[in-house]
Amino acid sequence: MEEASDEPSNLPKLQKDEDLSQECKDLMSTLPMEPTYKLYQYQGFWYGSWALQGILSCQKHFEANDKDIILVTTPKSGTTWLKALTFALLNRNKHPHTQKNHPLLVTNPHILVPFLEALFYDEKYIVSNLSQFPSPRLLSIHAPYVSLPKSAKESNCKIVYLCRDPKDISVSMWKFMETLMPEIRGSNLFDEFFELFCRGVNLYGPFWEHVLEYWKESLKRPEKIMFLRYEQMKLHPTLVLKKLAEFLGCPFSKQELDNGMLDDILKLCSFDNLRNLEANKKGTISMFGFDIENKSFFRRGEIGDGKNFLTMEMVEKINTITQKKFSQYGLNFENFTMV
Ligand code: PAP
Repeated sequence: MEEASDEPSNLPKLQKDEDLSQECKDLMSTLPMEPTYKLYQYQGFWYGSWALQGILSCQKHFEANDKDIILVTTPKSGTTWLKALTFALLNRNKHPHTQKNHPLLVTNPHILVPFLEALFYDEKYIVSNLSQFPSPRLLSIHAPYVSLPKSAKESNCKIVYLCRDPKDISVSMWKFMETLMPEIRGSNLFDEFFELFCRGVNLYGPFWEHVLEYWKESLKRPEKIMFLRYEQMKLHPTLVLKKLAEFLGCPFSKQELDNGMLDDILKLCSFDNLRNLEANKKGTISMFGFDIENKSFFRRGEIGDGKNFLTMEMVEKINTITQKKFSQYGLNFENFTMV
């Protein structure tokens, strides 16, 4: 008789191994693997097989150009919001916020600003489509710096990096996984997931190393990499959007500021506005062969929600790790200056 297992019966739903290239399968067979979520460690970071295939293909085929803008985020740090803001910002003349059918009112931000690794997951798609993207191409990726395609590091393309308090990320990630795998809801599997997260074993983890790589690079090349925290965006949205516009070479003019353009973009991209749109309440988006509900990208949208879910011990544990890894670099998520 088979032993009873706590493992949800459909965890394999997150695996699509039959679609993987032979190259990816061969590599996977040589990599360290975490068995619960079947994550593979590549260049020091952990991936599902589908993300690994996307990253490998991206490293092989993606050619960044100097005009590209790449949004890089740790998963669940506000990617959807950053995509919406940047899209609205860059397209503010082509698509004024007053436009009735503004793309952001009718389309999920992940469609407007696709993930490179999801595009490159299907090599056929990318070969025919990426060259047709309007310039500047606005793209995104969750990859750690070490695994970025060479051209993204070496060209003059701009990188906007976003991260968030890992307490909130761990909970946001788990809640997102619950939407993909309803069976894990109410299970006792979160404790194990949290332990793995703290050990750095989660999608695109370790979180702390991911952040540090980009932090250090942003200090070396501030004209290339803008480093942002979700908490900064929530607390100082006006300042962040202004800085973002300057960084991307499209600063707000005095007239635009006087006309309230900046506030209008913030309103258009606000959590409440985006979450309540039909385009985000209904429907699914297809990524890596999975159908993900649009609404699953909009949950609470708050600073500090992790504390409502984590035990005191968990909060202490993750704070201690963050302090240990970040303090020498002057990095934290509670007490920062907005430059
Ligand atoms: P992804 O990495 O899968 O693309 P991402 O968008 O980074 O997901 O993270 C989703 C988080 O951003 C959710 O956080 P929560 O689980 O703590 O609630 C989501 O609610 C939040 N979010 C989405 N849109 C916005 C927005 N417009 N403003 C603020 N937060 C947002």
